[in-house]
Amino acid sequence: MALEQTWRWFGPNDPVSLSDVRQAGATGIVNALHQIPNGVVWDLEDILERKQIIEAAGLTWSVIESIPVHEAIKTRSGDFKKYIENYKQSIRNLSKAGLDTVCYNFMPILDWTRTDLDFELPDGSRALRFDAAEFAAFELFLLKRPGAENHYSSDQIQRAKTWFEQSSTSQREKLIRNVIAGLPGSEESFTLVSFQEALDTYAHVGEAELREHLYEFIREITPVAEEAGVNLSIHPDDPPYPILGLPRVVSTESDAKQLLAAYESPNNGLCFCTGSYGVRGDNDLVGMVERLGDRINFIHLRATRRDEYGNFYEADHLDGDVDMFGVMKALVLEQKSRIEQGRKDVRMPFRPDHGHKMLDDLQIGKKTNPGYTAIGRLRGLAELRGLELGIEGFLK
Ligand code: CS2
Ligand code: MN
Repeated sequence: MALEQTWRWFGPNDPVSLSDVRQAGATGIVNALHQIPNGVVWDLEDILERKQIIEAAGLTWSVIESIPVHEAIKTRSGDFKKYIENYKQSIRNLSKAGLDTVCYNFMPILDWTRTDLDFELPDGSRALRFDAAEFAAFELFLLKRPGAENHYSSDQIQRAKTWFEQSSTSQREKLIRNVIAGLPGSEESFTLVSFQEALDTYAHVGEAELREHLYEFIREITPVAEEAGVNLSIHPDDPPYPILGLPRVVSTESDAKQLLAAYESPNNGLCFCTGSYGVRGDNDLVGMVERLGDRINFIHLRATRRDEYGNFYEADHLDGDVDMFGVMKALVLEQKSRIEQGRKDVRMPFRPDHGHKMLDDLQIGKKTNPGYTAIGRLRGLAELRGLELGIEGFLK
């Protein structure tokens, strides 16, 4: 048995086709109905139509990533009750279509955040990167968020100032775009003004409140997921700490344990993203799989490399700060134990989470989604597959 090899596909408009995905050797597709506005029920018909497209290409729809969680649910305001009911209905409809794994996240306002989508590595390929000084410059001098300066040391403010003073108008515009214009899979994009307005909706939602809102949400939707036979998997925060004065509550092992304890059920599970959790040196990734593995419903594999200033970039999948050998070995052992226990959820879908822009994808004018190129992910998947095969053989 092997972990299920999956690939995120953004739907019929994705420059990477289903046939490309098949040639990359993945068998499962990770997909969402991105055309449906956040908060609206996913109709069975739309789900079936998409499923049919995927299956016609000889692939299976393995995971739904993501059904977005409406902001009103996160702040528990306005029509949040209606949005929770809609969420439940989408879960039921997915189940009717025979789908059984749903990913979501609970990051306020922004999904993943990077400052640079085109960071050149020594070999000429391009990676996504988070530069702490540029990010600080964004909120201190471009967004001018009230109170932002209280979150930084004088050294950090100085580095941000230096970047800001030396930056050109186009560099500043690019930074704004990268932070708030919405990365692939993100639900929203903003202008500076609408962004500050969105931040203000969290004025009364601190860490404790957001935690409670998440656990309430989990306690509401998991019983429906249980009945529908759907495994939920929550994606961690990226980066895994509070930013822009917004709370974040899915960043550490302790966060993960608390949210799993909010409703004890295999249907209330984790999306184990090594790229997101791995940005923190204090997250013991191998230990997390060993301790929480029985509640991992979906896996993202990727490695970042961090430095002492809080910058990080997306390294090669088997490089970076993540002990990918240790993580993969723990995952393979988890799968073996599921098989021994006679559990049904033995598929354990994983995907190479992001990849570099490289080779032909570097051609000027070629459209690629940042982080979601064909060739970079193909390299990642191939390396991960080889690693897994080696471990499986060794454990025999
Ligand atoms: C990102 C996110 O790290 C990642 O996987 O690409 O878009 C992520 O898929 C979502 O936050 C999950 O809900
Ligand atoms: Mn991820």
